[in-house]
Amino acid sequence: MNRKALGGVLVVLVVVAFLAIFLPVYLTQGNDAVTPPPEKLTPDQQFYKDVKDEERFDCYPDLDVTPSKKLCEERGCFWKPATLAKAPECFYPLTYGYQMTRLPVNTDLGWEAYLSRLDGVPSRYGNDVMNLKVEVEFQTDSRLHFKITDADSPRFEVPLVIDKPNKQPSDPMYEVSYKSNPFSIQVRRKSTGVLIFDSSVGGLTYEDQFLQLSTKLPSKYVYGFGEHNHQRFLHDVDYKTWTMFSRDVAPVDEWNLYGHHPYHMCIEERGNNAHSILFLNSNAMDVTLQPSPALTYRTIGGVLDFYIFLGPTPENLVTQYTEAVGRPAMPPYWALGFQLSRWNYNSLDRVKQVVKEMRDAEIPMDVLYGDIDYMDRYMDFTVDETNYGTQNLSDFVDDLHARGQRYIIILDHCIGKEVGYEAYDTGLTQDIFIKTPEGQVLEGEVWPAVNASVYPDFTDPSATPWWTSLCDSFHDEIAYDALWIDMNEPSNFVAGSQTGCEENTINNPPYLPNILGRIMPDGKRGLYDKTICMDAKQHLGNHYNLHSLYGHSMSVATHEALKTVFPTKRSMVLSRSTYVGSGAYTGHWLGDNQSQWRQMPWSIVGMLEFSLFGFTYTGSDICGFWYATTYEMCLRWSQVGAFYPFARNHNGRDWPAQHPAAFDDAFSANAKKVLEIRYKLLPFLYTLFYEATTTGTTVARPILHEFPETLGMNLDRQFLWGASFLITPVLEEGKTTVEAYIPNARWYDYYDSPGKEVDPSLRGTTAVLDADLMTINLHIRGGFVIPFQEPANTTVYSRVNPMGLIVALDENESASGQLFWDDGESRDSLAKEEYVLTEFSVEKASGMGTLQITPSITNYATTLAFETIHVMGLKSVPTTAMANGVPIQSQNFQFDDDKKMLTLTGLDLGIINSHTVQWEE
Ligand code: MIG
Repeated sequence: MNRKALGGVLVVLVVVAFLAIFLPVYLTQGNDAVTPPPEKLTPDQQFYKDVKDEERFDCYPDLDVTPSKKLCEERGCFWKPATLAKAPECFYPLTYGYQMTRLPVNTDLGWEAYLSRLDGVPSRYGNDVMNLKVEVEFQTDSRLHFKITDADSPRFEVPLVIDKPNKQPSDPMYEVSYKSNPFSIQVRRKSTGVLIFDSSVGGLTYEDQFLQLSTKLPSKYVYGFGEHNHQRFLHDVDYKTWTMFSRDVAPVDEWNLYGHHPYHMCIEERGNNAHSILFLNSNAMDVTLQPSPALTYRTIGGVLDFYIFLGPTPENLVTQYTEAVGRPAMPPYWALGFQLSRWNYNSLDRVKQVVKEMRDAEIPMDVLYGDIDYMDRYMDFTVDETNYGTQNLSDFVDDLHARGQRYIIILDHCIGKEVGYEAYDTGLTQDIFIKTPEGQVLEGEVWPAVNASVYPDFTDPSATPWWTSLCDSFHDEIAYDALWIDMNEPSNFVAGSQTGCEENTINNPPYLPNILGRIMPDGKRGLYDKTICMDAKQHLGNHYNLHSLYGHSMSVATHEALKTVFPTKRSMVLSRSTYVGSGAYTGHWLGDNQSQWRQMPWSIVGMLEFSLFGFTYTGSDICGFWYATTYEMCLRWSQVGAFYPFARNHNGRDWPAQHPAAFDDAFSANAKKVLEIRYKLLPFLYTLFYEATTTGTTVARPILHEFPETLGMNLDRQFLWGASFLITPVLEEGKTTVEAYIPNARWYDYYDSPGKEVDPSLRGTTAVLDADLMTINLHIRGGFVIPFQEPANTTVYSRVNPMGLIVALDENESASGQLFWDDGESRDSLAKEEYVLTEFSVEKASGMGTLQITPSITNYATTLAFETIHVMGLKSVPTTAMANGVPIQSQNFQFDDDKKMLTLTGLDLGIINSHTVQWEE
């Protein structure tokens, strides 16, 4: 019996007891009016009577129907007016869904059970699945898997392989229970007893095209789900619906965007533990949050497949999630440099001019892009011979390479239909294009300036060799360094196909989630608006199920292709559409944002969410894509953007130039200054990418992940690099100060007055910091050692400069950190352990501060050395210092009394060797 039913029974018992005592007294007093005995309510009647508004689960989410009592009751649901504005009037009774038909039986990893649909529950949209199978797997101590499928026939399942062990974990952090009628499942965190999943609410519904499951949430602290333009990192649980289905649209409103990530994190209030849930489903879906708090998944296909991760910290969750779906890809070192792009440079001359302006202004820049205007009539693997010219573009790329710079080209997902065009001809012969149900190649319309565009089916294994050979031979013409893949939602400028789509339940399902374009201009229901028909045929089935996997499958194919193009070197994929697990293959930029102030804070939220989704290489178009930026906006954006893990200034078609050299000298100088900070910190940033790819920690990290006491503060206007570097940008126009939350730790200024400690009395408060137009506040957290290297205008040159260490002491005057270093681009340097990994640890003992540098892996030959060491936060004045027992000469020993910072210079501490550096206090 659940708590509510139990509560109901208790109320009845109390009333009965009350009457048992007082009724006889009343009666013996001679009154002749007899109170009728209280009516015994069924649990559902009691529920109807008592239900609180916020605990109602919507039984009429259909957006194109106004529910009435009659319609509601036809669904077997309850109808009752509500006081709370957004609470539904039509809601589920307790008795709705399925019941267990026999006791669960044990399996190797857990148990399985069978369910049958409860009698009397009306069909919703038809094609009810009558018998279900529930499989529960205790996969690891921190990961639980359960799946509800059709017991009688197979249904589509997302083809993502999550490895599982062959025996149960020894000490799972969770326990699982169930209720049999109606069936529901409960997952509890053992250590606290907190219920983190409980599906005994709402109505379990399982029809061919409508699957729904609700769960109570242990708290309202919910983060994630994507891809959306969430304005805040913390979700609003006041009946808020987030819809997922890949879509080509600019991130402006709250609609579904490019990627599909049905994954969220929730922080349980008790104990501050965090768990996360992956709903592994790729169909168009709604997720509704409600204030009880609870959430409802509503999808139109596939199966109900859940993975729950137990943390207990938010960083543990990313580790556990990426262990399951794949660790983030490791970019080459140069890909961490600054990048510049725009749509419609329109000619190679203009491109050269921009590159020259950047060089003249001495602004660091590693990468330049070719957007679709380099192509001939917007066809992949071709070059516009008039405005670019294959030979000229190739020479230009060689020249970039000679100067230590790189060139990335865009590739669209579609292939222009033109006989004689190699990509089209070979695709036809190799039969890799998506088809109509009649078996014709489906024709849509995208950028290619020919009659039609056709769609490679990247779920077809033979598409990868086809794509690889095209990428490889084009690389012989233009020696690009990485691939940017666009439009792969997949986008289509006509609805469905050039001839529309057939009217059937696949193209026009009975329930349509709240997707953008759900009602198209012609009045049709729009599951295929801006994309291809849902009944289009792919190798793995209907596009209906595979739609949101298109970008993922293209990312995987492109990642594979690049292994052939660059057999020994690491490259990079940058994809617009992504799915669960794509982070292992691609980075992601946040799409066609706008040159508007409000988009700048949203970019931080987007980055932090993609950190949760297992991506490290993320950022938004610096200075905005659509519309004209302004001087001040672009300057502020250049400041925060210098700290996006993926830092690219990209401009839309026909807007004024916005590359950092396009403004005035002061702008250029400031862009140069912040980018030099980025370049100086690249060894640190690269080490964070290494940690992420090996252990699944985040690079762009929410403050919440490091400072759990900030729960509820929703700190999403600042972010961290790893655990230790705090970025506090100005995100509003006309401001010369910024409100900065100072997390509870020692902090040191990095930008303005490097080494100066932040006033300890500000810890745990929101401080107002100076931030004139040329300043972005940057702080280093005490307790950490950050490696650096003198900057240069490209990473080729910065990588040979002297290194150094910033030792930021904590209260105990200790600190730690590490450096990962390799040649920056070998494909196998991690697998072959061809790198240097060295640990830093600082302790204070008997008047001596000691820094130990201890390499654990030294399989990469380098003569690089740490030449400078800053020690920040000393509590007394050091008098002497030694490196490996040798006293440091006074000219190499400086102590800044005001900042309490010691700087040692002229060191020559090879990064592959062990060292001991000491200072006497
Ligand atoms: O329909 O290639 O998001 O970055 O510049 C627009 C042109 C197509 C969308 C990408 C944007 C790119 C643009 N593309």
